[in-house]
Amino acid sequence: MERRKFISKSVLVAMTGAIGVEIVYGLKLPETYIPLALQNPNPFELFKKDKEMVLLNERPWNMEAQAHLLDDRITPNKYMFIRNNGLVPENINAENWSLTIKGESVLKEKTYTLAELKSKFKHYTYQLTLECGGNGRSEFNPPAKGNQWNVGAVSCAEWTGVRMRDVLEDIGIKNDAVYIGYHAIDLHLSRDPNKTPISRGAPMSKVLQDETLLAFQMNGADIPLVHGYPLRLVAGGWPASVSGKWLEGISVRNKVHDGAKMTGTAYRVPCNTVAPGEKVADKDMCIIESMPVKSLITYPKTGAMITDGEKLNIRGHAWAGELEVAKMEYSIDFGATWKTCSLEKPVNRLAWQHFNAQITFPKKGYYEIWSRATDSKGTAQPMLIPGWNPKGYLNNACQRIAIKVT
Ligand SMILES: Nc1nc2c(c(=O)[nH]1)N[C@H]1C(S)=C(S)[C@@H](COP(=O)(O)O)O[C@H]1N2
Ligand SMILES: [Mo]
Repeated sequence: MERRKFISKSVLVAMTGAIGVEIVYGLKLPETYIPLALQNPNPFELFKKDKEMVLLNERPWNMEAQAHLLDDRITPNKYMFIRNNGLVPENINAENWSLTIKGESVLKEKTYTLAELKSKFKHYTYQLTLECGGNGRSEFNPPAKGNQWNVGAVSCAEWTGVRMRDVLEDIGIKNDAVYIGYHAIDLHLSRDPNKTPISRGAPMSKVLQDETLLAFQMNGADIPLVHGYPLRLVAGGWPASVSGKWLEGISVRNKVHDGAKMTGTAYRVPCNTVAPGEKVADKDMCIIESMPVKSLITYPKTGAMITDGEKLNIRGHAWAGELEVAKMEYSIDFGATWKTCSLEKPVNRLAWQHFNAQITFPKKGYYEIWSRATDSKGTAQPMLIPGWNPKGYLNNACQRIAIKVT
């Protein structure tokens, strides 16, 4: 008979400390067993996410939406994707929160409490599209490492805050300022306080736009913890990695910010097109700025069935980084011909736009609906896959849903 092994005294002491009360019968715990109270919490409950969201990683927490969950005009928290590089902070005290603006290019370092930021500067509200640079990564071949996002690492929530520009004007910046970098309180996965999970930023031209916010509200309420409570940088239209959560500092830099995940190959693509699988030197990788034009059919859900003769109303959203979407089309013949959708103007700059169309199918059978957006400079989404890049960023291929007419 196999002898049952029990945990050691020292492990039990650590577990008791973590749970906070005595583990009665603790010495009877099988050696490899982790008490339920110490197992990973259920992220859907923890972050108030819908059960249909897709969990991609537990360490760090990463979760995406399915296309049909993104049907709302303004994305509610329950359908908003989660992308973390480190650990979600615990025990945040918003009462004591402050933001320090520092760096080579400020006249004088200054700290604002959250309350000061809220009372001193005018508040603005914008709907802002935030898409992870790696959204769509799962389709690249050869595959790229990292979260295998399908189409759901995008959101458009309504953000309220003060303008980054107003705050920088208040503190005063030098003429040589070219970039800002953000500093946040989330810990590296290793819990080593000397390591930073992420510290990215943006050039002054982006930072000084009206819509670049130091946000303290999302959809009219405090920002949910996992999305950056109590203060977040929000820069719509750029890779969402620029929008630093749990913000405690901003550095105004006289050079391109060199924080974690700014350098090397992170959030960069080859400056020039490369063949699939080709090795690219770091110096030939360029920082991703505006996100490319893209669209998402959010109704119906892929796999929908309709009866012969029935018309199908489709709808969804389209966005184009810093640009506007100028044209929206759909195809039911695998891209051979395209028909126009009706397309709304954005509510404000950098908000996604809504489209719809009514489709008639010629006969019974299997179809796919492909959606294609074209931006204000005339660039359209590629049909199946854009140029390959080593880290699997910027897949803005046409989205496709399957339909059966029976
Ligand atoms: N402090 C901090 N900010 C961060 C991140 C992070 O890990 N830590 N991840 C970034 C990345 S890569 C993305 S795509 C977005 C995701 O935002 P969301 O989780 O609110 O959807 O946050 C960005 N801001
Ligand atoms: Mo991201």
